[in-house]
Amino acid sequence: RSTADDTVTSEEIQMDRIVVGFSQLGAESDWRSANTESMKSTFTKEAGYDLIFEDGQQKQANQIRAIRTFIQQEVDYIVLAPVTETGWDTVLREAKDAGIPVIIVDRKVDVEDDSLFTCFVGSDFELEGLKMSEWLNSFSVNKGIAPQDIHIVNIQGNIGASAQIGRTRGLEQGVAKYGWDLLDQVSGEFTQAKGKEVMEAFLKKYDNINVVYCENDNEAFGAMEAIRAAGRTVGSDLAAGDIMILSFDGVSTESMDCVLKDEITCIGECNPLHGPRVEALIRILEEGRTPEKFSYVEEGLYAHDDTVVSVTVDDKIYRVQQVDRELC
Ligand code: GZL
Repeated sequence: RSTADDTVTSEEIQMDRIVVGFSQLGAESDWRSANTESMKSTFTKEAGYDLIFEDGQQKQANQIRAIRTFIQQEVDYIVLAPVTETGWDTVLREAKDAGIPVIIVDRKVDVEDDSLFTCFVGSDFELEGLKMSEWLNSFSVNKGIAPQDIHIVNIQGNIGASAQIGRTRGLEQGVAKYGWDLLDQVSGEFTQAKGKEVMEAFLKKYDNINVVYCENDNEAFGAMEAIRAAGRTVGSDLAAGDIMILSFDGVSTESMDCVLKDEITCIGECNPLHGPRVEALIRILEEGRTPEKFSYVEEGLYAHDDTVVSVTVDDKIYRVQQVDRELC
């Protein structure tokens, strides 16, 4: 517990706040900024918390160092948004030995013993990819495009991140199920600059690309730049020679505006607002109760095209929200 400072008054004794150490993985994307803002605006002093925020700058070593600092500071809770899935066993065991609950948020950790963390809240990234694959199949069937005429490149996220692993798996299952031509997959590191660079290389290497699967919106913005610089058009009219962009996140008004204009034809929602979700888990733990080990966020699809109104994955139906007018 932390009180305001050493000299406590009776009022401050009531003001003892819950100390939360949050190891954020970086600041690479619009999604990440929204996620950080959600955490900071939830864990305020007024709400009864002291938030210690550490930006890992995309390096696991920085996150491990932050967690060790939190342990030394004897925080009440550690929250970890892990940059990659593996390599956490040792430091999570140190936190467990120190008796500090660890909540994993956003991406997952792959540890040999799930008791090394208390609980997880985030997205089901493979489901996000599977929903996008089902959307692409329905779209191509509606447009009368044969599967072998779908030529896809995948601009992946940071290799080893759950969002990359899951979204890639979802695409690869779609390729296996429907027979599309998957030309190549290269990491765009979830950034616009790298996404542009990867797309430029793809356009030099392949002359038949008509679908670009981007594992986040910032990569999609970069891909768009490269496609236009090569004298091509983005959009969903493949017969007219458009290159269709598919993407994930849908966090910024910029990305939703792209869907409105059919510059990105379909976005798989990835909701970043985990602050309240993490706080709800801490409240459960504060009351001595046991939260679900894994909590997943319900997410939809936003599309410019109006021919696909829903997709079905594992017998569950997901509505596709058509973006054809200014979003309020
Ligand atoms: C997804 C998150 C991913 C986003 C990217 O939950 O981990 O990382 O999709 C972000 O935009 O960089």
